[in-house]
Amino acid sequence: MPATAYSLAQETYARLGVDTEATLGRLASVPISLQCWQGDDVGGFEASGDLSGSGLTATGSHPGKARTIEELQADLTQAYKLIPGRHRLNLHACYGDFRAGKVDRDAITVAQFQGWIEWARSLGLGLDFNPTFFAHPRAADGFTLAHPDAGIRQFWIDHGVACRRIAAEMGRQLGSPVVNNIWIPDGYKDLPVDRKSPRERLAASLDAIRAEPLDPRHALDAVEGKLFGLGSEAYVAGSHEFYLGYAIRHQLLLCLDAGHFHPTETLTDKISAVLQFVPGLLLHVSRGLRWDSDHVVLLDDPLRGIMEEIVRGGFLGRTRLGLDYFDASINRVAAWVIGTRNALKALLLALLEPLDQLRSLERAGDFTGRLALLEELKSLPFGAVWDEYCRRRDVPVGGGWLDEVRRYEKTVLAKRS
Ligand code: RNT
Ligand code: ZN
Repeated sequence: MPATAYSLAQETYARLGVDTEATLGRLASVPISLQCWQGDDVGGFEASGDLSGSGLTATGSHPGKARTIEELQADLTQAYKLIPGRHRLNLHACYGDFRAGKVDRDAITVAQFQGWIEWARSLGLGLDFNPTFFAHPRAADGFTLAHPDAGIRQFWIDHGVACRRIAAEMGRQLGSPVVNNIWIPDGYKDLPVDRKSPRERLAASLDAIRAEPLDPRHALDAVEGKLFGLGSEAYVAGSHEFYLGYAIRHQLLLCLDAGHFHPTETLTDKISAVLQFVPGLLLHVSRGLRWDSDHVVLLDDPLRGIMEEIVRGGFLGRTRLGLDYFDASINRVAAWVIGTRNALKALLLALLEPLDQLRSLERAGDFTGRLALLEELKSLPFGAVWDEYCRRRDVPVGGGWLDEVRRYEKTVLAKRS
């Protein structure tokens, strides 16, 4: 049999002690949770869809965004066909099905999500969930769980409780624990005098939301901090330190969003630090760029650093990977495919490291050898291993996926004006 690019790559990695076959098996076992909100610019299926006060914005006007649940499901189905492996879908509460009648956020139940559960089951996807603390009249002033008004706070607490129940029921029906992630926009545009009270209220609201026990076989709580948002530049009640403390105290998953820190900060050095104290992580794989935290993820050093840390630390079992970006300026299906394939490529690169050798160089104090090997690894034939993975998982190899997206754009998306 003639040597293929893959068999040559396999030999190259084997010489370093890396078994590419075992690596592909491990890669296949890691799901990525695709964010539903990339498909429609964080619009959702309630009447409003207005993001003002949320600190979020999707910019761009590429045609063809999903306008209905069926369109969003069709677009996601197309994206999953171009991504190797078995993955998950991350839903927001505002993406429920409200066609049988409007149900306000504090009263939603699994009924509005049963269609999503059936659809996920039909594709073999797991689900993840997020209460939606924005795009609602009661969040118009940018405060929810930390709101000074007890009535508004209670409304959002009730939403949090409702979402936790929905998440648990989704997880029960699908037989795979749903991560229920809380992110709230609450913050101030300008310097506050009282930084303390909103945080006290937020802690109390979170306690109230979590009063009911949650079966970890069905759902897991996660909390997500942020440095700033649009209109909350000076202060965000749910900061990183706030949620780090809260997650440690209550042993919850901590959600680290790659775009939620100072521009020169990456997640690389945080993962092994916080995992000393929290049971697990939810990673929002994203990319900050200047003021925005939600660009399509690239196969860049920050992304590689995340995956290296999870693999090197042996943290795959304690980490849930989700994507979090929304770009309305390019084809939305392509945005999912590019970002997810990049996350998987970065994970594959990390799994292909000759870790034993790197570790023993480091332990022996041979930092010359460590640096030399790390740099040599960068030019190994990783692309041939990735292509082989795509081939085996029956998805287009190389840039072939773009032809599919273009065909879909012409035959489906272009008709949605
Ligand atoms: C916002 C957070 C949050 C959202 C989604 C839509 O800054 O990153 O995760 O992006 O909930
Ligand atoms: Zn996020």
